Amino acid sequence: MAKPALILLVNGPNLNLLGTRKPEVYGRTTLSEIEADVAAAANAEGAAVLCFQSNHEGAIIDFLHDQRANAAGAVMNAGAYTHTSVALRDAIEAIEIPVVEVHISNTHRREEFRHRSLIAGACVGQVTGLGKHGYTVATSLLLGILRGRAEGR
Ligand code: CA2
Repeated sequence: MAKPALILLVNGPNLNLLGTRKPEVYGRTTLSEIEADVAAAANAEGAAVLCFQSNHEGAIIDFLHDQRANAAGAVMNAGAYTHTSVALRDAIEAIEIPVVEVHISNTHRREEFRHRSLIAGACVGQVTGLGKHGYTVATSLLLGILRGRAEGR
């Protein structure tokens, strides 16, 4: 039997605090619960998930480099690095696997500095403002894109 496709779930700075602070913005669901939801959604479609969270820009970039040969794609909430990190954008371009950008809050309804994503141009798409559901939506989208590519669509 073929090995299931591996997708990466990457979360950036402060997202380890999900469910413990600022529930009015980020909800009450913890990161572990989100990771379990994504794993269940991916497993149901025959894919496996490797989860990673870091508060350090370089650690996220190293993780992407290390996993690029193993993974078919990634779902990523880069947190505040979304708005600041050219290095992360370059890493997403460099790994040449499709990455779907996710945000829990609707970044366009928030402060001006959150309206611009430096990584968006390197990602295949963006899901923003759907709360925790954005992660499973992004996972399904990514798996659909991967299936389409495998079938030459
Ligand atoms: O809405 C999102 O998912 C964000 O990526 C979250 C980032 C923010 O900088 C982006 O503009 C939008 C911040 C994550 C902070 O996470 C916390 C979780 C719990 C308590 C405090 C912060």
